[in-house]
Amino acid sequence: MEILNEISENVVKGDAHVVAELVQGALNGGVHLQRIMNEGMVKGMTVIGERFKNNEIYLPEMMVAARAMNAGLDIIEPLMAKSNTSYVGKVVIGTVRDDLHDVGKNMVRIMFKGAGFQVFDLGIDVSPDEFVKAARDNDADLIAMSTLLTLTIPNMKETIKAIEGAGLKNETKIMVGGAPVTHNIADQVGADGYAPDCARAVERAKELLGLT
Ligand code: B12
Repeated sequence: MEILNEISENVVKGDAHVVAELVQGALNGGVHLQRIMNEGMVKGMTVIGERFKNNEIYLPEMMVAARAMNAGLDIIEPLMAKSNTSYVGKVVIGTVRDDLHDVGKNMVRIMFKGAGFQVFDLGIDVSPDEFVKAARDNDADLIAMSTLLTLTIPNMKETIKAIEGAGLKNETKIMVGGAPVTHNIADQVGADGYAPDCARAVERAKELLGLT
């Protein structure tokens, strides 16, 4: 679909303003938001990833592409928030310590909101103590951790240890995800669940919380 290609191309160009306009246009035209995210924005980000890997672009281009993508997600997010206030569960989400990637985490947040969860987003570079404090303060049912760097996978393990140490493991389920994370890694770090993308993140969370 032409508008989805245009969204993808403008994520690659890093034009946040145009991406926001196109996403709004696609929504007005009745395109489903899952398609806007996957066939528009994520497609553009995949091109950026490939170009970075091949040394065709550098950090600034990646950064502006992510900013453009987040501008598109900002348009989608309010549409996903449920109008009623009876939440199906509470989720604390964040990107682990030393990792600054937030696009995938933001998509997971949006999908959780859309499924009726109350979401507490701690942002990026979140320390184990911050996860523990937020989970305790908000009585979280689920802690969702994202990482995009192989180097920061051990920080997931460290966070899970801190959650266990704080005595929260029995009442809170833990999910991990992000491009380098697999089922095996999820098991190794001691998570309860893993999902490869934001749609399946919600499905898996519901299974873990006995909501299906
Ligand atoms: C954009 C980007 C950046 C931007 C991030 C800006 C931002 N606001 O996020 C900037 C420029 C800051 C950046 C910096 C770096 N980056 Co970078 N970056 C990327 C890039 C191109 C896209 C990431 C992205 O947004 N993907 C799109 C989203 C939608 O995908 P996703 O995050 O995987 O999320 C999906 C799933 O994984 C899942 N998911 C995500 N989180 C969670 C959580 C849970 C609980 C669940 C269940 C599911 C889930 O759902 C999402 C949607 O379905 C990737 C390349 C790539 N192909 O991924 C490299 C990449 C991740 N970066 C990489 C690197 C090396 C770096 C740097 C170290 C570069 C450097 N030399 O400085 C720094 C690290 C900075 C830091 N400390 O974090 C490498 C990582 C290699 C590795 N395996 O360790 C990659 C893979 C590029 C590459 N091919 O080399 N980067």
